[in-house]
Amino acid sequence: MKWTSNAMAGAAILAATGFAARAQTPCPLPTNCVSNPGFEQRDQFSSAGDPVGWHNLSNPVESKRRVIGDAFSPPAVSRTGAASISISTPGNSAFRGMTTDWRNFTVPGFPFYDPVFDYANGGDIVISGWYFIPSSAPITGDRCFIKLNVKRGNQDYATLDPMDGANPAWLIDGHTNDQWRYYEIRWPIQNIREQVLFNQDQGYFSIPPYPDHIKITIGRFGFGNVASSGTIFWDDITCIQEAPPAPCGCAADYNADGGVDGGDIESFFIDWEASGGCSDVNQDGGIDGGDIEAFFLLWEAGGC
Ligand SMILES: [Ca+2]
Ligand SMILES: [Ca+2]
Ligand SMILES: [Ca+2]
Repeated sequence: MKWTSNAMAGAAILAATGFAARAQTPCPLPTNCVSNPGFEQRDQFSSAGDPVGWHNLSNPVESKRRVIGDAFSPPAVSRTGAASISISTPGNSAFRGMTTDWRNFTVPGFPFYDPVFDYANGGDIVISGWYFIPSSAPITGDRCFIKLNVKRGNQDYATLDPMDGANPAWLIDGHTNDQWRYYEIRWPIQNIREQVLFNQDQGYFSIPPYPDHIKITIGRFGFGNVASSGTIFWDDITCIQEAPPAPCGCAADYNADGGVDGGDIESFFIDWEASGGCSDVNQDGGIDGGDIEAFFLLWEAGGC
């Protein structure tokens, strides 16, 4: 919870006014649950000039909505429309960022802007965005990333923090040759549930009720308070929770197209290498060489 001081202040205000808000902002589009994903709308109530649906963390000077032709440096860029956000640095690697962990104070119930999350019946969370780092302002000293939390109210239930080092491709530094570059993270529902159950065992909460929203944080950070520099721009953020995976059928027709052929071997190994999908063919709870053996027995038999 170390990066949520602004959100906590907001929660304290809500508590003081006796508001017990639970409602979520509905997905603006079936394909994207992020409000104002391209940052085009400015929040008229924000003295910092935040985009609608977003809130700067730590300091608005370094995390802000940008518009082509504005007065700030480096010059603003946008992938679509005229606006984006930029995240720069105070000169060291203290956390800076922009988050959806903010409430819509213009509608009853003050719903979170965080995208909705279905713990019990939903599938993987997939988040994407585009980033641009000017060659004149490369990121040095810290790393840029998108971090996710699933929450209920202000309680964290599970975290996907790229700074944990799980996937080096999720951490950005250097520059992008003055081009927009695509970024994507997938958070498997199985992993979320494992974390939630682990944290429940630690005594932080008990389920149900389940977490119901996804906090998105577009951030930059470095351990050890090292010197940092550079500016990253972000635009066109998407977040969607996929439908749950279909139950595993006959492993021989792994790609479920009705035939048993080489395509099934390929599909099986893609999942097996990722330790995912239906690759636990022998259903012993682990994914290892035994599953290759079990798969080929079925595949060579031409069916199940
Ligand atoms: Ca934009
Ligand atoms: Ca097949
Ligand atoms: Ca297995």
